[in-house]
Amino acid sequence: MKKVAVIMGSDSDLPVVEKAFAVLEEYGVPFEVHVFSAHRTPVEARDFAVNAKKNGFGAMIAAAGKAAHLAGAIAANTTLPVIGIPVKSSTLDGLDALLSTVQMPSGIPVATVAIDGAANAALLAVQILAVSDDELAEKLSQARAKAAAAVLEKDKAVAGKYNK
Ligand code: RP5
Repeated sequence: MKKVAVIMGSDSDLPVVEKAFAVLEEYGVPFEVHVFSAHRTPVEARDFAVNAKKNGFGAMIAAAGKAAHLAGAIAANTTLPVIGIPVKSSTLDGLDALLSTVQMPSGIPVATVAIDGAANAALLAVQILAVSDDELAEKLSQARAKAAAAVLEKDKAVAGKYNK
C-alpha cells in the first residue's frame, strides 16, 4: 500500500496533527511524519515533495499555522494530491492559515480541510488511497454505516423525548 506523508510546519502543530495519526492507524495506512517549514526549512520541504512519489507516497498532508504556505509549497513540487490543514496558532484564530492554505492559484490545487481538521485530512487521504484499494474502500463504507447507525440512534432518543 502507498504511504501518506504528514508534514507540519512546526512541532507546535503536533497536538492538532496527532488526530490525523489516529485515523491513519485506525485504517492501517502506513504514514511518515516530518517537521518541514515552507519558510524556515524551504529546501528540505521542497526536496521531500520532489521525491515523495518515487519514495512510495500516494498522498500528502501538510499542516501549518499563521502565513500557512506549507501545503502550497509542497503542492508546487509534486503531482501527488496534497491536503492542507490550516492550524489555529495565532491571534487570528486560524483564519490567516485558512486563507493562506485555501487560496491557491489555478493549476496547483490544495484540498483544504477545516481549521484544525486533521481527522478529515487523514480520512481524505485514506479515501484517495482507497480508489485503488478495495479493502480500504470497504473499511470506509463500514465506518460510514456505523456512524450513520449511531446518528439514527440519537435521532430515536431525541425524537422519542420531544415528539409527543
Ligand atoms: C507555522 O507557524 C507553524 O506551522 C506553526 O503553526 C506556526 C508557529 O510556529 P512556532 O513559532 O510555534 O514554531 O509556520
